[in-house]
Amino acid sequence: MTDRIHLRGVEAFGYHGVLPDEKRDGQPFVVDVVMELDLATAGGSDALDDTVSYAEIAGEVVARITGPSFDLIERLAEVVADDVLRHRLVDAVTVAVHKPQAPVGHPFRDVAVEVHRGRGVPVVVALGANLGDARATLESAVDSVAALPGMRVRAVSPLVETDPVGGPEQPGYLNAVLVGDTTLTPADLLGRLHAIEADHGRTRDIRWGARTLDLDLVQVGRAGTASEVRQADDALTLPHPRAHERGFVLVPWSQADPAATIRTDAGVRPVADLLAEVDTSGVRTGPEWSPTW
Ligand code: A4P
Ligand code: MG
Repeated sequence: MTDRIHLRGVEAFGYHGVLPDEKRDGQPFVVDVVMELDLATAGGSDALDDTVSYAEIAGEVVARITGPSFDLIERLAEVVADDVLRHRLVDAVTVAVHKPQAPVGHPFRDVAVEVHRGRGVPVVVALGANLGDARATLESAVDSVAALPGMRVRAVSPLVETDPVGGPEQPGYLNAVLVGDTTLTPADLLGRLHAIEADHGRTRDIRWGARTLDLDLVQVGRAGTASEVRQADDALTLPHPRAHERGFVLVPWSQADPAATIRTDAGVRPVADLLAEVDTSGVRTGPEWSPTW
């Protein structure tokens, strides 16, 4: 059973359209938003923090209508849907954008586009750095990941300070894990993570060597469910073949998501249970950080 919040008929004046007249003179736009989310918690607690403020959503919709001009109302609907899904409690959203004074050339009552967008599948990304200002790099990397279209961050772990595992002699690492949802394909997401690594000065000289930034895809989909992605390509192996035995991934992951699970050779296991079995002696509390997303 899906709960919904309906916000209909948010109206403002904007400058969206293909024609020069539309961009110059503007016209009214009307937006309907229907959010799908679980309202049981708010129903019990009576607390605004347990739901989504429709006043806040209305403000964001008006900002998009009155903001930079798009050619198409399809684009306006897409960015409004993306804004709404950034509210972590929202599972899916339907956005309709009406343009009742559109230059249609014939009598008509209304024209509208409607899009339905969901959060996509859960995704887990491990972050690591041991060259340069590792903390600043990791903060900036979280920012970049959160800004990817089709990617939403739900939680980010504290930083952990870790002894290097494998590879040549190298400095200690700072590691963290972020969990989110994505509508990107795994290959597309990995490509974008590699681009973010490159933006932060990552070079690939020695496998397992020191790096300014490493972004690994640990898991896509929920382990043991239909959404789980399992593949063994060299370019992308999922789940990450070494994550389940590495303290520098498991410790921060369980901090970001205490209920996390991962597939191992012995089946799907709670990360919290694996933590009791792996060596975490080289993982310590790291410096404070304040990633934004
Ligand atoms: N690749 C395949 N599957 C994946 C995946 N799930 N996620 C491919 C990311 N990449 C994946 O990766 C090598 C190749 O693996 C890429 O071409 C990619 O397409 P890379 O990032 O170029 O090289 P890497 O990071 O040196 O290799 P890898 O296998 O990701 O190394 P690990 O296992 O991540 O180890 N010690 C501490 N304390 N903290 C660390 O963060 N990291 C490493 C790297 C070693 N020791 C560490 C840490
Ligand atoms: Mg890597």
